[in-house]
Amino acid sequence: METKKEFFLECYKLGIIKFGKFTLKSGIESPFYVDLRPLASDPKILKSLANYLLDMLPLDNFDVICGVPYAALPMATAMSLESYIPLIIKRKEAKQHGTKKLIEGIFTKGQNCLLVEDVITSGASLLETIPEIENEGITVSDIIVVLDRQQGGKELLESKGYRVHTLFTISEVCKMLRAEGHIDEDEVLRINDFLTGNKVKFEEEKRLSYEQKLEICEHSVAQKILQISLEKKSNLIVSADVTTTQELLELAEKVGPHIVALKTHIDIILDFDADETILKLKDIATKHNFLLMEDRKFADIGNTQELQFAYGTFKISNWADLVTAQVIAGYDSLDCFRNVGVVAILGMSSKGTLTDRNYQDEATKIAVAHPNVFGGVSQRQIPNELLLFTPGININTSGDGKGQQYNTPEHAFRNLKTDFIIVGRGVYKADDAEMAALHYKIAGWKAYRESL
Ligand code: 5BU
Repeated sequence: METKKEFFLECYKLGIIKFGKFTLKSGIESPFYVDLRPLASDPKILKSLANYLLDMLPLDNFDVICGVPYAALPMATAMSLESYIPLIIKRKEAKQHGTKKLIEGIFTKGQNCLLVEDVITSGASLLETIPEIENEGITVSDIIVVLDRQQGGKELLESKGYRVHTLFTISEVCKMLRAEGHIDEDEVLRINDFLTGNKVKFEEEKRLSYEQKLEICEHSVAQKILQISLEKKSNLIVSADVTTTQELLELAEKVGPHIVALKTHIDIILDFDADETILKLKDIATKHNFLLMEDRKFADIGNTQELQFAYGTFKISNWADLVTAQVIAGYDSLDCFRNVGVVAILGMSSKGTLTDRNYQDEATKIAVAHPNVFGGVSQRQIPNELLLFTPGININTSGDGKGQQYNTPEHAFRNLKTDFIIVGRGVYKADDAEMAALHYKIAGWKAYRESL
């Protein structure tokens, strides 16, 4: 007999597992899809499978064997043929006429049944099937499963007193496929993420409301932006990527009532002047109660960043309430950002960004640990103690032809559990920037409420 791994790889050739993006019955998106039905079409494999399953536990206990319809029916049949344990058949629905029986075949009350299932996910379908067998007076002590998707089903059934024996787990399968080069590291990571994510969801993890975030986010800028958010019923940050002082001030005046912060790239202003540009911008910010977020994306050693932050033409430290910074230079490089809140760049929105999972995980550790950091920019969910800022939001388009990738506010709140959406061209390029800001404000607030 070949090894279990060799056997699995033979099965895999039949196309039983596919990797990509699949929507499950529950509506959840899964990075893999399993269908074991093709196994029944290869008699040699089906026979081997039956023997692998039968070898997993002592058989003297069982009087009958039953497969959960339909995928496990041929498996149970093959196991019956190999072991001489008699087969009973469970119907999917009771017959409309005649006996109305749910279990067919020869059995007597008090017999013990070995139940066979192809794939176990949440355990819900087994929990429906088992009582239907038990109602006939048959006991079910053991369930034998070909593949465990590791989404809580085994634990659930075991908590109800059933013994669950699984031939393969999805983690084990991934390891084998990775070793053979059938899937890449990214896919393995995605699957691991999915498996842990799903378990978390299983325990009903909810996003935190702004009120709850106020309780746990201690940074003064986090407190301020959350309070503004609640006062204005807005989570919108407009990115003012315009190139003259006049355009900047006009835009700030128009969108001011609807935003929590105005995001600037101050170095693109052609006619920057500390008094004309900044003093006036600060006045508008005070009048409409929003913060100034300079998207400087600092990315140097601490000493240089300190100079860039406090000196030069823009003297950012004089006026910005919050700044963005890379964490690429390490923890200490962030020490210089005093009297300001730092939003750390953990992952970017553009196509082909190098901020892969490993980078993001390491960057997130720094962001969580550093007292100057209160938020992160990411296209993924980040820990609750940080506020999440999501750029790349546009309702009307999916990209800009220059690598930017857009999502909707609904996606950002539902899937990423974001706290703030950042919209640039969706607002300042609109015919009526004020109306566009109002529109994004309403859409963002609705999406936030729905994500609670
Ligand atoms: P847009 O016009 O909505 O595409 O502008 C997005 C703004 O957010 C723009 O100023 C970018 O510099 C900024 N941005 C981003 O788009 N993606 C990122 O990952 C980060 C910042 Br970090």
